[in-house]
Amino acid sequence: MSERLILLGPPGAGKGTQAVRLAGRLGVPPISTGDIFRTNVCDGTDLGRLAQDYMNSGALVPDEVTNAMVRHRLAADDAVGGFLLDGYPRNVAQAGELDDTLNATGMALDAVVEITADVDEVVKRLLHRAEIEGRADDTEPVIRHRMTVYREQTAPLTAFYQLRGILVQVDGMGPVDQVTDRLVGALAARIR
Ligand code: B4P
Repeated sequence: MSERLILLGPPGAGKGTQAVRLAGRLGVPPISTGDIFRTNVCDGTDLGRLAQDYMNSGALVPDEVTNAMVRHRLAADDAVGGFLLDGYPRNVAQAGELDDTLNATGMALDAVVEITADVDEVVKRLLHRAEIEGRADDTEPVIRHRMTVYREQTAPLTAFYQLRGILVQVDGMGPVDQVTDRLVGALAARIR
């Protein structure tokens, strides 16, 4: 099965949820830029202080900061045999930077999986998560802003990777287990 993967999808489509499950099945580390930022916010690091305001407003953290962080993470030993990137790249500039990083080490992406979901459903999921986890960026106005950022900056990556013939689209609606099965099936079919 493919081993160097990206998970794309709007906020709330299930990227973080599915990344952990899929990476476990594939035996590669899930690398979530959102989680790395949140850990840094929690630990009060310089990176966390820098990222916090952007995240709380639903904006993207500046590319130079995010790119350097991912470059560093991909250089770790556990990512040599493969990885599942969750939430990166999020715009065309980040995708170009990822290409440069992978080219420099002779690596290439195997597949880019886009999880699709209805806007109303993702807003519902995120508002539900807000009740449980109280994430500062899960209020309705910030969720709507994150959707706009996704539409304007991240959605163009679908065509970007489709042109390369490595895009796989998977329906993210329905129960979590069902979506996992669809993802595993879609990836298995790709390398058959
Ligand atoms: P992320 O952490 O990536 O947040 P997200 O897009 O909301 O997705 P997440 O993975 O958390 O949620 P999921 O859909 O799994 O980013 C947060 C912020 O970090 C960004 O706004 C930005 O500021 C910054 N950032 C991150 N990456 C960046 C980058 N590359 N460049 C710049 N800035 C960056 O799940 C949502 C909810 O739905 C969960 O509660 C889950 O339990 C539920 N759910 C999932 N699947 C479900 C299903 N099938 N049915 C019902 N509920 C489901």
